[in-house]
Amino acid sequence: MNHAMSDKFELQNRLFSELSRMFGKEVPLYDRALAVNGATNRAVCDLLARLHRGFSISPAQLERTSGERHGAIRIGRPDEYRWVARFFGVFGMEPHNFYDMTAIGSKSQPIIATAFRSVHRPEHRVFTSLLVTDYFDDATRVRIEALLAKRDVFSARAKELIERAERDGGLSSEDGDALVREGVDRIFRWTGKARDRRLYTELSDAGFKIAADIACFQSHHLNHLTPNTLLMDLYVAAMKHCMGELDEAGFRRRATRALERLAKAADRDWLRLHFKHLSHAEIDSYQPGQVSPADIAGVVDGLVATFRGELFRLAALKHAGFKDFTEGPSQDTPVLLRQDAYRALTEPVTFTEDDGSTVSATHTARFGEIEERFYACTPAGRALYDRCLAEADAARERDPSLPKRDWDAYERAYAAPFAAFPKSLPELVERGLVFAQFAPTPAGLAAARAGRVATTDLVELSRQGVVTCEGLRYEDFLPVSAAGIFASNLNQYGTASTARVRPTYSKAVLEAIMGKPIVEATEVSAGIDAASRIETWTALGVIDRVPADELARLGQMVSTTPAAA
Ligand code: OOG
Ligand code: NI
Repeated sequence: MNHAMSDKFELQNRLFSELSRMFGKEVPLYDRALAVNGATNRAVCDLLARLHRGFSISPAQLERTSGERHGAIRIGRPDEYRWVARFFGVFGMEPHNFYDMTAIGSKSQPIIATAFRSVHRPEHRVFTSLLVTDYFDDATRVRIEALLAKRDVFSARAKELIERAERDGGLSSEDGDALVREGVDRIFRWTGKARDRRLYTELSDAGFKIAADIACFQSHHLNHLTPNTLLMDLYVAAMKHCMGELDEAGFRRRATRALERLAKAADRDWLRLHFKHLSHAEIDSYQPGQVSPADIAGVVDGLVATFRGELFRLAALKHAGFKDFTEGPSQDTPVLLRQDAYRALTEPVTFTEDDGSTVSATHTARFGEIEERFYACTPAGRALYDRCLAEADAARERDPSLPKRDWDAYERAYAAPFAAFPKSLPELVERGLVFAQFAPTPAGLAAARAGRVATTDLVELSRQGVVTCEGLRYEDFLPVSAAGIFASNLNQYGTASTARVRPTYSKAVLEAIMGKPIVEATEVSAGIDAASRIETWTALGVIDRVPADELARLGQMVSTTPAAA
């Protein structure tokens, strides 16, 4: 018998590829959207191969890079939530950040949440909501809780496997497979089966569709699974074209624009950010190449031809259209996340009542998101982002039909407030707006031996080739974007508590529910950044020249960083 433990990350990849398969079967539009993403990411790579001679990517690696990155589930009961936390623990995924969605003004929802991912190898993450029933008046609360009390999402087998993994420090390959199957066949599966039509209708009519989505169903169905795009504006244009919302000329125009911008922006830092499998040495081995207008036209022609294929006739599938604009920073500002989506689909459900009678109805919740990830902001970067976003949002709200009327004018107006943000990694790091990780280069170590390292300024040293500077990627969610997603896919904008006294929620409450601490993602990034500065100065023999208060401040950040997991 083989008792070898499965590797947690390998198991995690198995879980996400199976979830993706499941979701593709449940939602055909999702599978087709993956094909569109595959085609646009391939087109991006073809162009990159001209821009960086020597760059190439295998189909398997491109599949992995484009692979599923984040999902979202919504949980009804604290005891279920604890099981979910323990389930993800088996896959090396720990809770990161506390999201109090009850306290974001007009966008509030009866939800608190965290996101499960691994601390240092965050390939996948899951936004995991908990419905807080005390947000409601007593009568409603009691009805929701009574309905939720009737379900058993985790089977005895799933619980046994989780307990075994916790006891033994992992699962055998066979048991790992069995737990993946529990996830796919039961815990996160869409059943289309609902209960208590009256409660569903009352909650929905009162503006609490989110509570209806959670309380009236039998599983923690995945409501989206978001792959990774290498070029948001190209993907969005392609989806709108395939869905019949953008004609061929319009697609050509927007695709050409997106690729022209890419040819300007995709420097070595861009490569490192978008392709985590490429080392600095590999990127440095590429020779600079050129992209001509004819190259871009060729890539666009190729996409137009691809999209004529039957597989890409998304317009023929039932859908509710694509969102009008992309969430997040302007296209030229490489921080945090840019996200977009096709709108939630209306799907058939069957309600079974207590007396056994059934009613057919529909439910609209599952949608098709896409994301592109950029650099993780420091608190200063985040504050600047929040200010720019507020201004850009306000401008959009003043003229909501502009994206449809005049796309170019809309893009310019949205980008204007973000002019306050630098657009390149060295400038972002220099201004302390994003986190980075430094390391000495071989040339830098030689310079150190010869006593020729003249400064402790790491950005300057990276310009001189003495150190490498890598921007850390953002691996989390954004509360305001998440709120926007709840609102747009439920077609309902924010709610107010109906409890007699509006309750408040804290991270400690959710930690107690899970029985584990929540990792602060910004502290981890700050710790990586600080440790790399100290190590680099030490290796270069210049640490003595760094002011003591600066070292003390960085040392403090290193010591609060959670251990690797
Ligand atoms: C959560 C949405 C959060 C995101 O990308 O911000 C999210 C939900 O709809 O349940 O996935
Ligand atoms: Ni999402």
